[in-house]
Amino acid sequence: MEGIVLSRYSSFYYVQSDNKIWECRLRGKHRLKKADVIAGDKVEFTRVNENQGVIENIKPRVTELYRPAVANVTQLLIVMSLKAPYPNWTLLDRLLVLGSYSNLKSLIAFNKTDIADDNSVSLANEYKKIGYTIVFTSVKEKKGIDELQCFLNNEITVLAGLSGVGKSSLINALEPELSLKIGAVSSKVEIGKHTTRYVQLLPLSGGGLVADTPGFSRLHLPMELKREELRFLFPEIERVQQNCKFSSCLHKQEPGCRVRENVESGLMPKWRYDNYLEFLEEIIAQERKF
Ligand SMILES: Nc1nc2c(ncn2[C@@H]2O[C@H](COP(=O)(O)OP(=O)(O)OP(=O)(O)O)[C@@H](O)[C@H]2O)c(=O)[nH]1
Ligand SMILES: [Mg+2]
Ligand SMILES: [Zn+2]
Repeated sequence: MEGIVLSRYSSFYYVQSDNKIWECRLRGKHRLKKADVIAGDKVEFTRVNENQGVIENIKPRVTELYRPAVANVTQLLIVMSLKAPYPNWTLLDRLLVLGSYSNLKSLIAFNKTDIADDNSVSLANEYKKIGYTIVFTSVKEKKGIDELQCFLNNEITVLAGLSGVGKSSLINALEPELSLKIGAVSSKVEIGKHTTRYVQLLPLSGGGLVADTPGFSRLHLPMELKREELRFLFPEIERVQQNCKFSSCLHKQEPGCRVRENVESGLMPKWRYDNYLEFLEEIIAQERKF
C-alpha cells in the first residue's frame, strides 16, 4: 500500500492512506534508519492488521526542506506577526530565498493585525510591491482567514516562522476541530515559548495538507547556493540587473550598478539590499571553507 507520512512519534510513523491513518514501524533494523523518514515522505507499506503496518520503502522526494524538515511540500507559508513578536525581516528574507531556491511557491501571512502599528504594516506592504503574495490576518478578530484558506486548497503547505507568531493559532482558525496547542508570548521580551515541538502534517477539510512546525529564529542559507545565484532569488534585483554595466555584476561596489542606483533612489527597500549583501558575504565565507 502507499501513503504519506504525517508525523513521527518515537518509533511510530503515522501514515495516511485511503483517508485512514495507519500506525507504522520501519522494516528491519538496518534497511531504514529513523532519520531517513520525515513528514511528507511518500512511502510503501505492508499492512499488519486493520490499523498497523510496516514501512518498506520511501519514494523519491519531489521537494525537500531542511528547516523545517519536511518532504514533498508544494508551498511555503511564512508567518510573521506584526507585533509581539515584531517581524524579523532578515529571517523573512532568508525564508523567501530558501523557498525560491527550493522551487516552492511562497506566501507571507502577516498576523496579529489587531495589535499592529502603522510602521510595520507599511514595511509589510513593501513585500507586495516587490511581487510577493501577502495576506494580512488576525486570528483574534477572525480577519483574513478565508483569504488564506483559498491559497491552501489542494496544496501541501508548510508553515515557518518565529515562535509565538501564531502558526498553530492560524491552523486552528482554519480547522477548529484540530485544536492544536497554543502558547502564550512572554510579555516582557515578546518571545514565544516554543509550544509546537515537532513537524506534523494535518489534513484540511477543503483538501490539501498543512504542516505545523516548531518556531525558529536562525536559518542558514542552503549549502549549495552559489554567490552568483543569490541575485536571481531577489525578484526586485532579478528584474533590473540586465541594466547593470557588467553582466557579472554582484551589485556590491561595481560601477554602473542599476541595483545600487535603485536602492539610492528608494526603488528598492534598503533593508532588502542590506540583507542581500549580508547573505552574499555569508555565501562567500561558506565557499572559502571548501
Ligand atoms: N493579538 C493576537 N494574538 C494572537 C493572534 N494569533 C495568535 N495570537 C497569540 O499568539 C500567541 C502564540 O500563538 P501560537 O499559535 O502558539 O504561536 P506559534 O507560532 O504556533 O508558536 P510556536 O509553536 O512556539 O512556534 C498565543 O498567545 C496566541 O493567542 C492574533 O491574530 N492576534
Ligand atoms: Mg505552534
Ligand atoms: Zn549591479
